[in-house]
Amino acid sequence: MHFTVLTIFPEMFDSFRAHGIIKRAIDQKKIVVATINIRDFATDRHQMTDDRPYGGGNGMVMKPEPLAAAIRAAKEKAPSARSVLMTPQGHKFNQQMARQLTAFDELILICGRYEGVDERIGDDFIDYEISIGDYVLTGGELAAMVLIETVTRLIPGTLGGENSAEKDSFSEGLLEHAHYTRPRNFEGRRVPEVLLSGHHQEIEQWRHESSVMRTLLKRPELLQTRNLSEQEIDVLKKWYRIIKELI
Ligand code: 21W
Repeated sequence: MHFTVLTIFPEMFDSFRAHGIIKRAIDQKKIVVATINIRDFATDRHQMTDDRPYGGGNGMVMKPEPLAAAIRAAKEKAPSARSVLMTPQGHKFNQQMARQLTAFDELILICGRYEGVDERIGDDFIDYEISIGDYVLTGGELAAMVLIETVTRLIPGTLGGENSAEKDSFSEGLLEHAHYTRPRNFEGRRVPEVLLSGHHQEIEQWRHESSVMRTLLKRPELLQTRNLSEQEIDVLKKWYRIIKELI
């Protein structure tokens, strides 16, 4: 998968490329994270990429010409690429969108800065608009990294065998079960006995129960949109009875 990021801060991606799963995916040639500096496509002698808003008001707007030229240059190198504008007004990013994006070989990610990009860029140059959530960033770069990281770990082989968990329909839509490592006793808090037992079937059952109950307590809204399995309903009934006894 080939990502081309259009930004006025390409250096922000240097450390992103240099660590962890992203670094390994690049080394394994599973992904490319290329950057294009939008400023290189500015034509005035100060290489300006922003300008004052028509109609007045605070803040600056990203000029359309350098951005359009940068997008054209990126598309020339990758004619089949989809272009994505990272914007707080886009569709809110989630795991399902990440899975859908793995279908594309090439993505051009456009990072706005200032108060936003000139509206006319959206019409002819952009296939999708994506936000990473309802909070205010200062530009699209961190959002682009979030997207790249989320999509990359879905590419087979990038996690080293862990990818199967993603497809596990059994755990889909639930929070993960609790995790424990050594020591067995940490400041008086013990690892659940079943995890030390070596009974794989019982451990799997305990983990599923842990998933269901953690979801109920931490993210109850996730259970409402989910088709619960018979086993999951049994877990909820069991704890309902236990809690009912107490109240
Ligand atoms: C944020 C630009 C807000 C413009 C009141 C006064 C890309 C982003 C961004 C940004 C505004 C994403 C304002 C989640 C994000 C991004 C920069 C609107 C600001 N409000 N996903 N001034 N959040 N943000 N004007 O911010 O470019 S994806």
